[in-house]
Amino acid sequence: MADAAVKDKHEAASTDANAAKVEQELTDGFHLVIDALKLNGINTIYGVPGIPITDFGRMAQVAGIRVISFRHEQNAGNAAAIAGFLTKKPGICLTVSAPGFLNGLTALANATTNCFPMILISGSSEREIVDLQQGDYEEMDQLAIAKPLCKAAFRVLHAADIGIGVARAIRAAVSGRPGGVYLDLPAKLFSQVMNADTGAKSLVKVIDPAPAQLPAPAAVKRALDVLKSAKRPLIILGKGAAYAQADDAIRALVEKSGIPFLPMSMAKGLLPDTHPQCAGAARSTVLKDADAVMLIGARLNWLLSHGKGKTWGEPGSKKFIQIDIEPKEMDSNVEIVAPVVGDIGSCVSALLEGIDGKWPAPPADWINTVKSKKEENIAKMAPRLMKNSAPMDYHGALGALRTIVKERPDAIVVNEGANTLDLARGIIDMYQPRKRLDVGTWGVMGIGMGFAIGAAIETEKPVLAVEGDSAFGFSGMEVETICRYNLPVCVVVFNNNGIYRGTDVNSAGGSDPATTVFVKDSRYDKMMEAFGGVGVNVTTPDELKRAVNEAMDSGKPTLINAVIDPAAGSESGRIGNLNPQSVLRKK
Ligand code: OXT
Ligand code: ADP
Ligand code: MG
Repeated sequence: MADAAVKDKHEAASTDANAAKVEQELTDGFHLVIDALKLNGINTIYGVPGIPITDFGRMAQVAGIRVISFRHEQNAGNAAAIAGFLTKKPGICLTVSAPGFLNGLTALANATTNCFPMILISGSSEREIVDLQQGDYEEMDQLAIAKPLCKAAFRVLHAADIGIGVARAIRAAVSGRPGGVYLDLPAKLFSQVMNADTGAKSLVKVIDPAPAQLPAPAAVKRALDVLKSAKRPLIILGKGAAYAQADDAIRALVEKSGIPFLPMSMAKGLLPDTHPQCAGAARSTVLKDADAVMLIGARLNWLLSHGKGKTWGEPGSKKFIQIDIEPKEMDSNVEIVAPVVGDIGSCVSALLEGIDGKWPAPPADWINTVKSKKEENIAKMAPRLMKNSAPMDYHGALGALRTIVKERPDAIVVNEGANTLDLARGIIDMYQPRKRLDVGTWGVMGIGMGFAIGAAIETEKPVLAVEGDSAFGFSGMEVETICRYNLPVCVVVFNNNGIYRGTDVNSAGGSDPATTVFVKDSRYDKMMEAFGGVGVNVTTPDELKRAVNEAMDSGKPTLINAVIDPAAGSESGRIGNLNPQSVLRKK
């Protein structure tokens, strides 16, 4: 070999060696964020790529994190939020700056409202330019905007602070009352370089992120005293109880005390809806007539008529006990005579210690009142569930889905809409905890596909998404995501041609349709077919049942367009009382 060639070869080798050495010794913002997440057991990110986080997504994938790429950040955010609810680990949503950040913000605010732990990580533009409002690419003061909408918001400016920033975000999301956290990472941070060894040492593994919070013994005794002396006691289980994953202790408390229980929507299945003590089908009766009500992870907000008014019978007719991790929740709407502050697992275990063999069973007349009301309502509903008509009404269609969930109790049901939501909640019995995911505290439309994807990814269980046609439209484009990741999601669109009903007409005349109606006889099933999934159009409960069973057996992404009588629904479903109507409106 000629001398010159040998020299070139040696030079090239030594450059390679130097480069390798530099690579070994240096790290950057990209790597540090990824390492910090991994160190804390975070193995999935939901997001939409773009400047400045495109490379971050690629590198996270290479580092072994699963990165699920969506079509819109709101859906990625909802997937992250429900991942948080299902796993008690913060779900991570990753977005680009300004518009991507804002798209993710609704999900972050919704997660906070629902007490789901999630972290929205957004890339952002350069501080110096943003603060002087000099018109940077996607300029926005994201931290300031996020702050009032979440539990905590942090910005990291130096690579050396990434470990602390991620640790603070994780702890803030899951400790105490869980909620949404915003983490702002300016573009420049990602390429900041630092010594790899120092970088590794700057990372923080969060120890005991959601510490147990034990209730005071006096608070436990006070609660037991109220419960013991009650003539008509009731336990209300909320989604906080489902989140807590204290399933065995909660079941033991209910069964040992013999007290009827009422599950809030996302607490259904914590004990089976078919459990003899379940008072779900006697809701009005138990709320009105109970004399002592123990709330476990449920707030006395609008969904419980704020604990007062005619829903709750005579004013002053009941005593409230409340178990919650958030002390400020107590007395939010009415007096809580026995507040028990702590985490549900610890509180319920402490209460259980007081429920021994000498615990008095609730009076038989109360148990019988609940039982007979429940049987009456169930019997009233039964024939409606058998109706096999075309087009279907809600009861007929939901009767079919109810049977499917009974036969497949580990399937996860996602549910949104108005009539589609309210009737499915009552009709579809749930048998296992954390299997029903819905619109939650805000009654928000648009959680559907995000929740379905998040649930499928986190649990690997089949998902049945029962969607009003309007509700589905808020996140419908994610059927492509479902197909791309080949997820076992079966979407059933209850197609009644519109919001609440498909029969409205524009009273102004003219060619514009009424505001609540959609294109008639649409074929949502074609949307799934467009991306290689299975689409089916059904007009009877029998066809619906067959199609869902096939989808669940195959695990293939499926969308079933279920044709519902456009006249079958009612305005606002079961919350028409909240919908103001003008007495001056001209017909
Ligand atoms: O005891 P009584 O006798 O009272 O009887 C009760 C139970 O005991 C009994 N029951 C049973 N009987 C027999 N068997 C069984 N198994 C059984 N189980 C129960 O049944 C009754 C009723 O029980 P329930 O349901 O438990 O009790 P109730 O009184 O209804 O409970 C009160 C509530 C408040 C707890 C409950 O109603 C509830 O949880 N409601 C949640 C309502 C909600 O959140 N709705 C969503 C919002 S509506 C509206 O806002 C919509 N929008 C606007 C919009 C939104 N939301 N978001 C965004 C981002 N933009 C806009 C829109 C656009 S809905 C909507 C779309 C709607 O159109 P779709 O096409 O999607 O849907 P369709 O309506 O289908 O067309
Ligand atoms: P629902 O809508 O089902 O009634 P809410 O969202 O209104 O439920 O209430 C959930 C409550 O549960 C919140 O007040 C929250 O602070 C509480 N919570 C959540 N997780 C825990 C936990 N691990 N221990 C105690 N309380 C919890
Ligand atoms: Mg509809």
